[in-house]
Amino acid sequence: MSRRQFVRILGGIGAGAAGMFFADCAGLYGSDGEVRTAGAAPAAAGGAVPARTAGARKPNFVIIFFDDMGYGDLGCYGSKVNRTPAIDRMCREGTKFTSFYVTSGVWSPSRSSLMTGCYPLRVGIHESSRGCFVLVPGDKRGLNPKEITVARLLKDQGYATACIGKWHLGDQPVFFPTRFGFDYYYGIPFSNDMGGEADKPRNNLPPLPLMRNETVIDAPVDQRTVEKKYTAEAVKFIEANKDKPFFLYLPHMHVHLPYRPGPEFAGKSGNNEYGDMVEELDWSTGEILKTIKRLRLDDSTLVILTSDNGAIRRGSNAPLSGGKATTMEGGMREPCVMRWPGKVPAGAVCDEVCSTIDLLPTLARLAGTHEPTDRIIDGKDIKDLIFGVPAAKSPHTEGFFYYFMSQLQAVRLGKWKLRLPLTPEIAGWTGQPKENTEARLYDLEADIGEKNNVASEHPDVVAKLTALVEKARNDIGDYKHKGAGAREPGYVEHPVFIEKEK
Ligand SMILES: [Ca+2]
Repeated sequence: MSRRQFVRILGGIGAGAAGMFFADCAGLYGSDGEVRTAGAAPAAAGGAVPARTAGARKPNFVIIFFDDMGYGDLGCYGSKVNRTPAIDRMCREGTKFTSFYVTSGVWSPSRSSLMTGCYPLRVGIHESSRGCFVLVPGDKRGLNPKEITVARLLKDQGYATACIGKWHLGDQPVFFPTRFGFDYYYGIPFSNDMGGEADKPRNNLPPLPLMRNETVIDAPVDQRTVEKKYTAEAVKFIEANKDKPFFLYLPHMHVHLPYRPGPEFAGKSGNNEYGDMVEELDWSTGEILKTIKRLRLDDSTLVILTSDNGAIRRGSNAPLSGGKATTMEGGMREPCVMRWPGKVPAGAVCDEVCSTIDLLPTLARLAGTHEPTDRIIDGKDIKDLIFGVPAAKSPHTEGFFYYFMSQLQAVRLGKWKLRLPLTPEIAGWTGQPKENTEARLYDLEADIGEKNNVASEHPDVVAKLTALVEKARNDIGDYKHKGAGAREPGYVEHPVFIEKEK
């Protein structure tokens, strides 16, 4: 997000409200605050999932989650300008997914799905408490503490769990990762453009905080040092937990604005600061994989690498159209590589539709449990796709849905993508048409760039996908229509900024 865009978001908050946040900025780690949830409260985790199972060692899981990395930014996805030898090797040793989706073209909503296995609108993280499309520092809204995250499920199965990096599902204490099943947290809790830097203070925001568990340990953190710190923390966590199952969630700071490559990488890539950051991420990934190999954990560790949304500016989403903050393929279809030697086929490509919402049910089952049964989980078990079972098909037989904020804008089923007629269409800032008065049907197998509308040639397909949209509209919701199955986010009445204790 650019400064201008961020100022626009803060403008949405209102100067008075921002001032109020500052006025409230005392006693940061005192009370947990009040959490308010409306509607029927879901049951607690107990009873919704089975007790811990005994027996053979459970697999380790590592999720490497880039920020704003585009579909065309990695060598193994066709980049000719970024050097990514470690990730390319991971790709050769594992499976490359070419129709892997996040559920939103922007930060917080996308992350809510990875954690909960649900569409953002299902769990109320499709927008901030003031209608911004992403949570902002001091936001009243955060992930509802009653949601059961993949970390919580795995922790209940005996896993050591850590989140190292960008959380961005709420910055009030009740929303911290340590309250959602993570034993350990280390990182910047939101975007790296949401706080002042030493030489670039922000009038309306505190210095950018780096946290360990629930305490700010550095502010403003020198962003050029962050990826090196994240990588060291990740390696340390793997080493400390090599003898028991672990879940490492590593949501990186790169390649989000502002561009702050580490000193070892700055100016080295030949593709400006963006390429420098991609190379730093490749180095980091190589360090993680080397650690897993050195500790002889290759045959017990599934590593998943993907990105939270499409690229903007210097990044590439090629050959897709659109980018970050859109529901075009470039905003939501991401590079995704999975590696587990001996289990996940090496050098394979999977083009079946799957998503970050599928990781919770899939990892839960691989760990000997299953997703919660007392609430709707949108994700599906994709073990067969991951393990390369012959003729395995996408489990999303009722469609995969593309939302921007609260608005349902498109649906994909098999090779077909239907873009809905919407007046008005809530628009992102890159490549998104603001007027869309006709249904547009794309054959993504023949037309991955969404150039040729074939709706008039396939009225039966349009009708079929439109029916799926109606189901989602009634269940999850759409724009001003609240879905019957939508749950409430968490709220804190009197949020404060998180700052370093004096
Ligand atoms: Ca992002």
